[in-house]
Order: sequence, then C-alpha cells, then structure tokens
Amino acid sequence: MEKTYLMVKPDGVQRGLVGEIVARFEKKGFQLVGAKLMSVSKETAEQHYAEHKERPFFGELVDFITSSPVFAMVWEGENVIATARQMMGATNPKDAAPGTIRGDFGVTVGKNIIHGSDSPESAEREIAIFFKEEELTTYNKQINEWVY
Ligand code: FUP
Repeated sequence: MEKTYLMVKPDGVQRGLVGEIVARFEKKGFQLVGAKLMSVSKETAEQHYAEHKERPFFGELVDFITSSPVFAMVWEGENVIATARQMMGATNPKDAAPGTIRGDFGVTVGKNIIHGSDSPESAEREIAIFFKEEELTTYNKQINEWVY
C-alpha cells in the first residue's frame, strides 16, 4: 500500500490544528502508521528541503521549519500521495480552494500549515529522513473493509 510523509508545520502546531488535520485524513479513510511531535534540526531541514537550496526563500524556509515543533506523520492508503496533496490545496494559500487545509486555514505561502510528499520518490526519501523503520507500524484496521 502507498505511503506518504505529511507534516504539520510549526504554524499549524502553534495554532492548534494538529487534531483537525489528523481528523481529516482519518475521516477520509487513510491509515496513520507513524506520528511524532518533534523539533527539526537545521541539518534535517536542509536535507528535507534540498531541492530548494538555490531558491531565495531557502534560508527563511529552514528558519521557519526549525523555529518550533512540527507534527511528523506517515499515512498509508490507495493513492494517498496525490489525494493528500489535493486535500492540502495549492502551495500558496491564496490559490488554495476552500475545503482544502491551506484554503481553510492558511493565508501566506511562508506559513502554509502543512507539508506533503509530491511523488513516490519524495515520499520514500522524506519518510526515511524523519522516521526510523521501527517507528512505523503495520496493522489491520477493520474499517478498511468498508473503504476498499
Ligand atoms: P509544496 O510541495 O506545496 O509544499 O511546495 P514547494 O515544495 O514548492 O515549496 C516548499 C515550501 O517552500 C512551501 F511550503 C512554502 C515555501 N515557499 C515559499 O516560502 N515561497 C515560495 O515562493 C514557494 C515556496
């Protein structure tokens, strides 16, 4: 089953949106297989956002993500990578549709509440950055019979 890395960013944690965000993915029918509240080190932030290294906002992005704890999660389900991206909404909350997480709670691109992997390759890379293998579980969730 496909897995993705989702992370409530420092603004989402500070604003008390962890429960709301977890609830959306749970209600959708996806399965939480790993989660932790954690502080992100500068090294981890730079590794996670390596693709943006040359962008002008890179420094601010690293400062932001290391400024306060994040809620790191791994979610599992059919097409969870693409579907989670749809549920998150556009990167810039001003373009994010109402009903999406960024559309409902975000205002600026610098504080856009949530991160989600954008491809199977990113998901694998990001899960490995934030989680050890033994921190992820697999279990049969009875409700899945009614989702699939
Ligand atoms: P996303 O995959 O939707 O998180 O978006 P990107 O990977 O393109 O960008 C990663 C993060 O960089 C965004 F969540 C916010 C930040 N960013 C800016 O601060 N300014 C920009 O112009 C673009 C992105």
